[in-house]
Formats: sequence, C-alpha cells, structure tokens
Amino acid sequence: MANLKELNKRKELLSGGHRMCAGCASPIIVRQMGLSQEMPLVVGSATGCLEVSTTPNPFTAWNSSFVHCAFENSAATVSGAEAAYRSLRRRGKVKEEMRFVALGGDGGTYDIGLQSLSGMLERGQRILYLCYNNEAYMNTGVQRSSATPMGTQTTTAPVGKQSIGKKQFPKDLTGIAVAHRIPFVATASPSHWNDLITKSQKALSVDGPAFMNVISPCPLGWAYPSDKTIEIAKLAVDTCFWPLYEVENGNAWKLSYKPAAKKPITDYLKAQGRFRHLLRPENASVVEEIQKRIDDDWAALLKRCGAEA
Ligand SMILES: Cc1ncc(C[n+]2csc(CCOP(=O)(O)OP(=O)(O)O)c2C)c(N)n1
Repeated sequence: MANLKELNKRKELLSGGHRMCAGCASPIIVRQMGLSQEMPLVVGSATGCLEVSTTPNPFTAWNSSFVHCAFENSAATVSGAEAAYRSLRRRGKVKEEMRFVALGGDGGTYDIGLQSLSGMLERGQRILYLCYNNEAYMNTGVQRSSATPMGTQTTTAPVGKQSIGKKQFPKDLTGIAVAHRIPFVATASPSHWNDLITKSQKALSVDGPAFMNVISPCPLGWAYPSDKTIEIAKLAVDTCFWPLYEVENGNAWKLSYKPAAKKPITDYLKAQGRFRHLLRPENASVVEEIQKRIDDDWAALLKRCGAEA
C-alpha cells in the first residue's frame, strides 16, 4: 500500500510544463507509476501523444533518462538498454541500481509493437512495460486500434446509417501478456491511484518482465469535458468495463477491486461523445451486446480469481 506522506517526499518523474492536452490521463498515470520508485528509472516511449508532447526537441519534461523509440519498438529498445546495463553492472562499470520502463499507447502496444513486446516478455528481461491505453491512435487523429471498444465512433470507423462505429470487440491484450507466464501482469486505472502505485511497485520489484495495461481517458478522442478524466476512469471500473486485477506467473489471479454495486454500462456510454449514437433507440441491441460481453467477462474473471459473484 502506498503511503501519501512517503510519496510526497519522492521526486516526480515528469515536470510541469509538458505539452499534453489538459485533462489527458497519460501524464497522471506516468507520475503515479514514477512515484512507486526511489530508484532511478530509465524510460523509453513509443511514438504517440506522450512521447511527442513531453519531448519536443530540444526540451524534455522527464526527470529521468529517456530513450526515444519508434512507434513499433519501445519494448525492443528498452530491452537493449537493460541488457547493456546488466553487462555494465556485471563488469562493475555501473554502480547504481536502476529500473527500466517501456511505455506505449495502445496503437504502439496492441498493434504495431506487439511482436516487440512479446519478445521482451519471452526473454525474461527485468522491464516494466506499461501501456497507457486511450483506446485509439490519438496522436494522429483518433483512428481505431485493436483496443478500441465495439461501437466507438473514430475517424476510421465513422458512424452513419450503415455503421455503428467500430464493429469488433477489443483484443484481450492483458490475456496475451498473461499467456507469456511472466511474473506480473495487471490492469490499473488512474482513478485508483493507490492500486496503480502499489502495482507499479510490485511490477518493478519482480526479477523479470511485468506488464501493466492502464486505461487512459482522452478528452479529445472520447469527447468529454477535460475536468472529467478521473470520473470517467472511475466509471470504467465501476461498470466493470475495465476491471482491476493482477496475475502472477500466468496462473495466480487476484481481483484488486470489486464495485459495491456494479453500474450499468449506459452510465459510462452517456458520459462520452464517442458513444453518443449508441443511445439512440435503433442501437439498443448494440448496447445490450456490449452489456452482455461485460457481464460474461466479469463472471469469468470472478471465477478465475475465486471471488464471489
Ligand atoms: C511505423 C510507423 N507507422 C506509423 C507512424 C505514425 N504514427 C505516429 S504515432 C501514431 C499513433 C499512435 O497511437 P498510440 O500508440 O495509440 O498512441 P497515442 O497517440 O494514442 O498516445 C502513428 C500511426 C509511425 N510513427 N511509425
């Protein structure tokens, strides 16, 4: 459990004055993750909103080492840095202990960087890969990704007479990471900061790879007022759209949070412009389908975690 008094004394990983949009969750997530550590971090990030907005040449908002990575290879790039560090440590050329973090948006993680991520997880390297999941390619204009929820309006899955927006349900990337049987996999949300920091602590303390999938609301792409980010993230958790759990070594599942009363998905949909069309009567069956998928996934998760329904 993170202790606020202790966290207050820690150095922030990101300085103020970066250029992320007002209300963007990703810098909040990065700061929460960074607060889990007293140790120096070496960070790499795939091209995406976070990378371009925190490092406009010649400036940087990072209070750590930072490696620019291409869209597809943040896991591979940080793997190289971690391997070099291990070698230098072994030869006594680096005395300080450090931890390694690779970052990517969902486009860079679920889609184009998937093989690079899988390679990193399979090699067993001591790196935390954190996906800030804003559920679309935001930096290039809100195109759909394989993390985009079914029924979402995006620029490449537009809504019209013949279209409800994106047709497919998102890929279960957390499940794919679990299947690598690595020491630690977790989902998290910036609304549950203590859970996110505690999980980051755990992820960086295991002697091997860790993967965290963190929901990252985006006021621009999700179309909601920028002061509602944390509220929306909380709704994602309370509707079980984004359940919080962790898995150790591919088989020890643990539920991190159970809403006292599971809210209907319409509470989540209503709060965001990207789902506005789903509330029209002719799309009631789509909402039903989404609710059914959430209910089925939630029941399966409770079972895996040995939790009561
Ligand atoms: C190989 C390659 N293809 C395409 C691009 C263009 N590009 C840069 S960022 C980006 C989208 C990033 O989306 P995501 O990873 O979800 O991060 P976000 O912008 O949402 O933070 C794309 C398509 C690129 N840089 N490299």
